[in-house]
Amino acid sequence: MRRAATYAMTAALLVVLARAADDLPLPDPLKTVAGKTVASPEAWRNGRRAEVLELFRAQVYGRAPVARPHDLRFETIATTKTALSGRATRKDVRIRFSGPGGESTIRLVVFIPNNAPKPVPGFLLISNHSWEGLVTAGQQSSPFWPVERIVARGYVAAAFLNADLDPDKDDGFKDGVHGIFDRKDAPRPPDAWGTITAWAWGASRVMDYFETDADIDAKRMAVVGHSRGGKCALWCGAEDERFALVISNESGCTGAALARRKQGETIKAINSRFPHWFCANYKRYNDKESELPVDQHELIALMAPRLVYVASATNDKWSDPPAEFRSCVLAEPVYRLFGLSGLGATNMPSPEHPLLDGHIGYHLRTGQHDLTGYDWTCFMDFADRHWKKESAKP
Ligand code: GTR
Repeated sequence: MRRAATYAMTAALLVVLARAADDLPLPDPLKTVAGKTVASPEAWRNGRRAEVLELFRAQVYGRAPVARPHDLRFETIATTKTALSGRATRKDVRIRFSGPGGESTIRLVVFIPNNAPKPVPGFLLISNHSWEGLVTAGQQSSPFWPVERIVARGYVAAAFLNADLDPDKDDGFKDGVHGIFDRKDAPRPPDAWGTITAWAWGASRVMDYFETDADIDAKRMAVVGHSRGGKCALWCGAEDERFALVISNESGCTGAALARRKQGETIKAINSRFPHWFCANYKRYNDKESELPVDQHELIALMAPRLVYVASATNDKWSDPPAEFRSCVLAEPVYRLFGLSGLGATNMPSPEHPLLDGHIGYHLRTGQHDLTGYDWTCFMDFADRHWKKESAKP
């Protein structure tokens, strides 16, 4: 009883905070830098979208110096047709490439449901957990990456480790793909790629692989990440329009949450604790959120007209659920340009009442900062709804 009352109070407080954010002066996704209003999908596609993307590249995440490396290649080192007690085919893939500073490999694990019609849509998790957690998937049940449940619902479950692209530490951009592709003969530009962009670039190389695998429906793949992985999933989805669905779980600051008047983690706080995540220019906005030429609702808008899903948790104040929710609401005008509904709500839903019908999905879950079974259930319900599959309980 007391717990229920506490949850109700928390939900009520979140609604109040979400409403308070309504009056913020925020950049208008539909207004160009030159002050013109964008009024058609073409004007968005052919002009304003590139402008917003470029602002995020130059001021926030940084730009990758290469797209697909010239020698990118894929090697399937093992195929197990009887994975998950015969329900899935597991492929262990190595994505190899090189650049001026050396060579590297992304390790990818993929589970493909055996009884689903091919090609199969699914989910790519950008994992910031351990490699052991990925290779033992299916033997040990994990709420973070529940491969059995994903496969049981007829989806591909794929994952790679962010550290294969760049270890998550501030090393002056010496290791990982920065060491491989960055120029050594010139000072590092202030818009050079940070670690989050390196991880997002890796997810795109995985998409390059998906496009070659006849069992996988590369046109219906979701990219999913939690927290720092959620920031990365959003940035990846903005840069790489091949991902049909982009899922951010509790991505918070410089993820789904609006930067202006955000509660919890701020630009200054994130740049201080994680100076390697974003580009050097982003540090200019420490305590100067209002000077940022974009805000995070425009990152969500960069997914239009594709599907995007944002998840928050009640106790995750550091991420700031109302600021994540407001981003989704404020991205909606761009979806409307395409004749699509965005979120279809302006009031924050109560916990465990996911919004699944629009092209922007959202839920607030009761509990802590984590990626849980409930979160995955909502992601799959959202995919079912939009990818026209029958919703089946796991
Ligand atoms: C926190 C950080 C957040 C979030 C999180 C995580 O410490 O402040 O921005 O990314 O880590 O990735 O777990």
